[in-house]
This record gives sequence, C-alpha cells and structure tokens, in this order.
Amino acid sequence: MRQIALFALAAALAACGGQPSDAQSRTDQSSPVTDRPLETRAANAPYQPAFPGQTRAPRRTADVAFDVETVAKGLTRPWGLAFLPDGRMLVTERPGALRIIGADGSKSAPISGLPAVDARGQGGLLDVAVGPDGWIYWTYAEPREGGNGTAVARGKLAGAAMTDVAVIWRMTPTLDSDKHFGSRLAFAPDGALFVTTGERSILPGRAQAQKLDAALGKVIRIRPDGAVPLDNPLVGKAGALPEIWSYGHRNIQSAAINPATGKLWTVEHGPLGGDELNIPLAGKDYGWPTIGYGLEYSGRPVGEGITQHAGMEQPVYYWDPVIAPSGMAFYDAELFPAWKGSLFIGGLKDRDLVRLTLDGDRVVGEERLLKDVGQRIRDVRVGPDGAVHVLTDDGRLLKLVPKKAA
Ligand SMILES: [Ca+2]
Repeated sequence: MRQIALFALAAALAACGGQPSDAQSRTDQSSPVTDRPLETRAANAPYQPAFPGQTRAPRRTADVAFDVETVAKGLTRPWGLAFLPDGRMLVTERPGALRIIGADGSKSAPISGLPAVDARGQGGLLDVAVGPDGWIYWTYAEPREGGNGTAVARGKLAGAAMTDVAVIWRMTPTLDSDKHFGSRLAFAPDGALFVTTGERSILPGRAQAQKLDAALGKVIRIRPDGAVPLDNPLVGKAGALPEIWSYGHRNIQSAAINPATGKLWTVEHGPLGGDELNIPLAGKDYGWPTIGYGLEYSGRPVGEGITQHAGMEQPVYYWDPVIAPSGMAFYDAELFPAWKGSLFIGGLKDRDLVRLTLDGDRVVGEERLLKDVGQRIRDVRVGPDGAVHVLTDDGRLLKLVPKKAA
C-alpha cells in the first residue's frame, strides 16, 4: 500500500513540475521521491540480500544544481588525483607519468625520479596521495622477474623531481597477470596508511584472497615508512603477513576514510554482479571467493554459489548489475550543503558518478550524476575548495561547482 501511495505522490510531483519542494529537499539533505529503487534493470544473480537495504536503495535525489567545469584535458589514462597544500594537484597517468596540474589547469612535464611501471592491462601508475607528513605516496604495478605486483612508494616533491624515493611496501607473491592490482591509498586519522589490493583475476591469485601468507585480495595497514603497526590484527600469528588488516577481497579500487567515524570504507569490483561496499574491520574476512553476490562472467555460480558463511562478513551494500567502482570520496565540505554526508563513487560501467545517501553505516539512497558527461569516472576527490573533482578515462579533470545564478 505504501508503495502505491508513494507512487501517487511521485506522479503528483511530476504533474506539478517533477521536483519536490525546496523546503522538502533541505530537511534531510536529500529527499526520497519514491521508495522505489534507483536500479530497475534485472539482476544477473538470483541471490537475495542478507538484510533489507543491502542492495537497490531507493532513488534519492538532492536536487543540487551544479555546473561542470573542465580543469584540464588531454591527460593520458589518468587514474589517481591528490591535492597539494598549495592548491595544485597531482595526477597519475597509467603509462607512468605523474604530473602537477596548476589551479589554472596547466599540466607539468612528468615528474622525474619515479620507478618504472608495468603498464599492461589494468596496471601502470595508479593511485597518489599526499601524506600528513608532506611526503608523496603512490601505487603502481611493479615489473618483476616472473610477472608483476602492486607496490607502494614514497618520495619528496622538489620542483619537477621526486627525491628520496623508496618503495615502502610490495604485494607478494609475484604473479603474471595484467589485472586486479587494487590499489587505493587512504591515511587514517591515527597516521596509519591503508593500501588496498586485488587478487590478480587469475585463479591462482583468487584462492589467495583467503590465504594469510599472501597479500593478494587484502586491505593492508602500514606506517608511512612501511613498518608494520604493532596493533595490526595478525601481528604474531604464525604464517600470516603482519601487514594484513582484512582479507577475502576481490579487487578494491575505491577507499576513503569516513570523516564521521574515522573508519575506512572500501568498494571492490565483483564479477558479473556483486560490487561491494565494505567497512573493513581489523582481522575480518570479507568472503571472496567463498561468498559473494555475483556470478562468473560465464554466468555460472562462483564456487558453491553461496552468499553467506559463518565467520565471513557481509557487505554494507552491493550492486547487481555492477557499477565497476573506481575512486571514492566522502563529502564533508560546505560548498554543497545538500551533499554533506554523501559518499561519491566513480562508476566505470554506466559512465556516471554514484552518490549514496548514508544513515550511519547504512545506505539509504542512491543517485547517479554526470550521465550527460558520458565518460567512465576513474577517480573522485573533494578539493580544498569543496568542489567535487573527477577524472575521466578520456583524459579530463572536471570539477563540479554550484550553478551560477542566471
Ligand atoms: Ca565480500
């Protein structure tokens, strides 16, 4: 009955202009127009959620009017974006270049001093972050004897050069695959550095998402110099890598600290269905490949085709069909008051920007933005000016700013 009533309300709203009143949209950051899910396409997998609201949240729009400005274009397969304290930006390009983008959109030549990358497939130069210590941190697919693996390096930016460069962490074991490298960086409020990884897509890697002596398919927690924090959950456990924070992940390409709680949130790629939003907790198992909400690309079940198992954590939220996440940012700035508390996630598959409305640790609404841009969104970050910045696969750095009055 409620659904019918809300449908009638939506129809009434549509008849009088299609938008809820401004007062209504300000009461709760974003207003549900109906309780119908934003996602209307058929799911790939026949699975049911473990709890109400775990998937297909209601369409919930914030009715924010914004302009999309082009900060820079002509970037080559950009992947990661970070803001320097002086307002300039760092952008990685997957073939191996790290560039400085000026506030005026100017692009520097590649910063010298970075190690070589394996840029095949999904590899290359990946994420970049500015540490609270002022050092620059980045992830990349490191070419190695017998294959490659994700690595984390840091250095000091001195003009057009990176100096004091050191690799602070290496994902092991080395495998020969050009897929599922992770890898986002997120500094926690306590100064620890989270690094997300992937399981390399190939079957010998997939099984290692559950193995504690391998760094594939994990969230890693290290000190900025690469040392292992002594309060990590597996420190002292025989046969386990002490840098592991959580495990059972597939390919985590989005990570950010929730400013409301200080906790790490991540989004990982599922296969055919089953992209997951998780809040990875110390020492917990997030299930892959034993449980999940997607199918193999062939359409067959993954493993035994189960979604729940004792001792394995459920995702906070999942998508089927997938969004193919890349990059995420919590919105905690003042520029767009109606977006405060939202979580933005870059969408590769549907070529849009996903905005989630949260209620604590639950997803209660979903909206898709930038459909008209029509590009795969590779990273999303909030600038010091409060503008939402995104990188697109066609080489643009865009920023969303409040729509100027006519
Ligand atoms: Ca999972």
